[in-house]
Amino acid sequence: MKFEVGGVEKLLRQAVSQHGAGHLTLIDPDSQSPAQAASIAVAADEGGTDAIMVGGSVGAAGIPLHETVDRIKESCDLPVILFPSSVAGLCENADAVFFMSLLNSRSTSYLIENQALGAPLVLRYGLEPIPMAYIIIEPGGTVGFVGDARLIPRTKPELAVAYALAARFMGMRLVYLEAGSGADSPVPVQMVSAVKKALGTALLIVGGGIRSGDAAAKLVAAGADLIVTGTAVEQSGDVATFVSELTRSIRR
Ligand code: 1GP
Repeated sequence: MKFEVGGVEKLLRQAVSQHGAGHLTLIDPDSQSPAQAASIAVAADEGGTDAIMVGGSVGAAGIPLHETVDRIKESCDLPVILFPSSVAGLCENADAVFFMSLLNSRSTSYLIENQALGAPLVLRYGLEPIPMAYIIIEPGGTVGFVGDARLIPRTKPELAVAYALAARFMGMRLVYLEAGSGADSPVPVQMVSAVKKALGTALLIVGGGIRSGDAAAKLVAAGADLIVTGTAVEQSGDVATFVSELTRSIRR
């Protein structure tokens, strides 16, 4: 089943309005086989996740990406949202794409060039583009390096607010604060709270280094609308139980 264009953002907004917050499971096609990725998606669905994101900074392209998306779509009814690091991260079998600009990158590649090269493909593939600002906070991890980001210092929430406000004024409907996959600790709650106050109707996504329901609940209490977990899901022995505990701790 492919979601109609516009349906995925609507579903995310419904999850937030009905339950106070939503959860996204990130699957990196470079981390496991397509069959294992599908098992993770099925278990995450059982645990109550709202959507599957597929992407990664290195190796999330070509056959591994296409087969991963195919197998996930065959196995569960959750929307699949691409989380591309470049035009190579697009794939026609997904439902939607976080059509994002890495606002604190020094490189025009990540600000607009990949987006321009990818836009005709998004249209041709019938993907739902969800306009999103991507802002990388220290430590930033692999994506900070690959994306040539001028990392926002953890102690400077006002800088994150300035970027988020710019995103809002440019009409982006989602803002993603990213600490980097596998970060020692997530984006600071003070920063989440300051950014949320600046956002208006834009949804705030927070990811990177979130490993427990407790950590996720603190970020939601500070203002996060959507929580992303990748590494912790991949490493949990029992994905359905882990996701279920996490989703229960962030929902009201
Ligand atoms: C990375 O924010 C995501 O883009 C997820 O990070 O792998 O640390 O959950 P983790």
